[in-house]
Amino acid sequence: MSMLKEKLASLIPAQRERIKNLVKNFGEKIISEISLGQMLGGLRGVKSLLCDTSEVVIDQGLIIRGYPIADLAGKLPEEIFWLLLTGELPNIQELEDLQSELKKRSKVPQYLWSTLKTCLIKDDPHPMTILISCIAILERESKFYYHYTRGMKKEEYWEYALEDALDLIAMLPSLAAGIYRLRYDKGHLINSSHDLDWAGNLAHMMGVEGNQENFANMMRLYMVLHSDHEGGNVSARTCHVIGSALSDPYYAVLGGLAGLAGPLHGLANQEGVRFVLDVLEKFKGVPNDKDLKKFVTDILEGGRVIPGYGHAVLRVTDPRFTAFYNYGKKVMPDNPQFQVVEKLFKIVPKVLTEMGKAKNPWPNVDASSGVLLYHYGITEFDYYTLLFGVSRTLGLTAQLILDRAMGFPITRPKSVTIDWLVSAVQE
Ligand code: AMX
Repeated sequence: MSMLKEKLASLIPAQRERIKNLVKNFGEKIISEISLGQMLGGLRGVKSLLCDTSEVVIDQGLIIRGYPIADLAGKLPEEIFWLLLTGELPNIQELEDLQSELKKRSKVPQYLWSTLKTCLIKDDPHPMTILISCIAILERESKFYYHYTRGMKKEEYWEYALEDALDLIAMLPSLAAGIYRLRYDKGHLINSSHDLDWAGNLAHMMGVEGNQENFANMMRLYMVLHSDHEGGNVSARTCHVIGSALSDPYYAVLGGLAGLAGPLHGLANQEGVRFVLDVLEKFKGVPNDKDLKKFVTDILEGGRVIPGYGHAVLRVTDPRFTAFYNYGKKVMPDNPQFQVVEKLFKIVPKVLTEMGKAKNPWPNVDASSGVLLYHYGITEFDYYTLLFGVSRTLGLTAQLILDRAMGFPITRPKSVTIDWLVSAVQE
């Protein structure tokens, strides 16, 4: 048994007991309520989900199991996966055990590569479409499905959710790098290296030219910062809902990733870079403050959004933005794309505040992440959301495993009609 599975097996019974007691002793207690505005406004702020992996605090940003995300910036994604699941960072032995577990499971089946080469990359679909299709094809590998259809006990659900999660996470670097190389004609596929960690291997297999070690370090940071963002965002919630039907983790994750592919969610990182490049193109270089302010104002007055700014929960600068920003300041201060990011950070919050529409004028993670990838030569910016998705799979699967461990039932809120709503407010 892997050390992670052993650790979880030792932690889960007490947590199950806590949930059981909460329901038994306080099942009828009202803990949250909802206004009509919230119901019709995307359920903002409604406390209706349980997610132990992480929380987003309105004035602090992402906290993973008590650690502010900025404090985790030097960690490896594997350590974060362990932390998300267990609430503790792994020791060296535990980390190595998880890494060797992932290496054992990392081979992508040949049939996937054949399908990918012969049909999935035809006609240049968006990389997210390819990734989601690959995960759908790999669904036949699901151990959760296999054991469920042969009579798995409810107490064992989490174990096979973990099995699927480890398999999927292990294959993602090869898959993501393979998609990159095939989709953008980068030449032959590159084999993984036994000596590299999970994100280091992804960087290696992408085969980006230039300083490999710096790129690998940036990729480690990228994978850590995007790993989770509590339970209420579109991708996490979608994944949770699908998983609650006991659809296996492959189905649940691909559903979550389809949500991540939306421009108001994960796609904003590609839009962020497109925006920066548009600015450089329009002004033939980095504009002065006055010109940039007018440019931004015109866009807002035209009813368009500034990608990478605003957030449904946060009301401060996203600390993940700051982590990437600080990295950029150190590694690429003279890069014109990064300089536009700096200028936008100076200008956009002021303009959004003056306009008074956005509740949060500050940048989110997508305002700074893309230009770092661009700097390392990944100029195909429709690929960026895929990298976000690879990282976010850590959080999605961690949440799923804990959902199954806690034995949560199928999710089924009640919907009402407009007539019902009208009569409810007239009473
Ligand atoms: N540019 C222009 N207008 C914005 C804006 C932005 N960056 N952020 C918010 N607004 C507007 C909204 O469109 C809304 O306008 P409306 O009343 O005409 O519909 C108004 O301000 C109020 O919105 P809000 O309550 O502040 O935000 P929200 O919770 O409805 O939406 C978000 C949050 C992120 C979708 C929104 O800020 C946005 O569209 N930002 C740009 C896209 C982006 O960066 N997405 C990435 C989010 C992080 C992630 O998931 N990766």
